[in-house]
Amino acid sequence: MDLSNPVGTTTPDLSALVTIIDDEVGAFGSGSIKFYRSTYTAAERSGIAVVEVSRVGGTSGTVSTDYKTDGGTAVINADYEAVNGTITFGPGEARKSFTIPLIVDDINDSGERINLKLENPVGTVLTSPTSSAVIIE
Ligand SMILES: [Ca+2]
Ligand SMILES: [Ca+2]
Repeated sequence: MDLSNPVGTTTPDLSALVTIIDDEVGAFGSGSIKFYRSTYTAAERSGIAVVEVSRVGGTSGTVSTDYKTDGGTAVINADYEAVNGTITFGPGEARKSFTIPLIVDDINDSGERINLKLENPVGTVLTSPTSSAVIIE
């Protein structure tokens, strides 16, 4: 700001710095959340699938999203255990993961698919891909 018409013979510099705090949700600041991969693979014999979730475009503040297994050709309680939950990213955190228990059977059934979904972001937004899948090998 500048003050005009000062009283007196000198005009001191009264310009002020204005600091803009970016608190918007979107591509900057708190970033957005997506699956790290559009498809994951996991070995049935390993007994577990690890699914990474990414925060892109900014890592300020704490944000969260819900995740869940969402059907597919793999069968719940025969090929895997259904999971759901909430992933929280703290300030500066850009990568998180959750796990899905896989059930080892004696059937040659590789290639079965577990669909995955992100939903209900808090303090952030979701970006593509918000759906993904684990292929059991
Ligand atoms: Ca199986
Ligand atoms: Ca099998």
